[in-house]
Amino acid sequence: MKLYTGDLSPYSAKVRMQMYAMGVRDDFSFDLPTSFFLGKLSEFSPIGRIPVLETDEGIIPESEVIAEYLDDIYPDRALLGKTPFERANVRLVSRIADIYLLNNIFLSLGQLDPKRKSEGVLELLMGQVKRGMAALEKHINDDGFAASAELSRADCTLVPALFLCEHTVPRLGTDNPIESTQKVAAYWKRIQQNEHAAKVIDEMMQGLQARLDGTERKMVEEAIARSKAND
Ligand SMILES: N[C@@H](CCC(=O)N[C@@H](CS)C(=O)NCC(=O)O)C(=O)O
Repeated sequence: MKLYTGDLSPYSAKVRMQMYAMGVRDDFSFDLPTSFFLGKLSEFSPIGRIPVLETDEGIIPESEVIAEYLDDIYPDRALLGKTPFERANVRLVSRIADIYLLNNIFLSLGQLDPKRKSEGVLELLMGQVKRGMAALEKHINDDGFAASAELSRADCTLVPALFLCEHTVPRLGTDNPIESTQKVAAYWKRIQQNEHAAKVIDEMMQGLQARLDGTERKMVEEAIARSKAND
């Protein structure tokens, strides 16, 4: 099976971390097609976003759906927690990270462009991020992993979300919201010691570096030139 994924993409990082933690990485190849940079991924996957998992039966977009599929095909390694209440907590923390943190931070990235910047939009989105962070502070575990006794899908969503919070929110002129928390801040420090979290953080850092130093742009331009030459 093939995962369409990008280093810096937090939704892709979430799925990669799950694969690493389940010990199934070698069952998948990773790829990022040029069509993604050309805005043509929707010809392959109608939603047009990564990650996408390509299976023998067809494609699966949406990180949360891929995450559930992985748990379904490797039931003995599933990362959803053991009891019904633990599983509810894992789903809840993953949802807070996805809907209230990642989604709003992602929408706010357009505000990095001074030509598109609107104070009203930025205030709305950052307000939602702070509200999501305050809710996370109440729901996250006091120690250990985010929502269960062992590493779960909650950690796989939260690690990329907190990375994005730390590295992009301050660039939008708002303080890193992790700094106004206690339990989340302690978790963030703790989870970076975990080998699977450390691996995706390292990959995301490389992706961020490549975006900031122009390496990513150069790579994309070369890939586009190659694809035009092959047409
Ligand atoms: N809800 C989707 C979000 C995926 C998403 O927004 N991916 C970004 C990269 S992290 C993307 O492909 N953006 C391209 C675009 O918006 O055209 C998921 O959970 O997979």
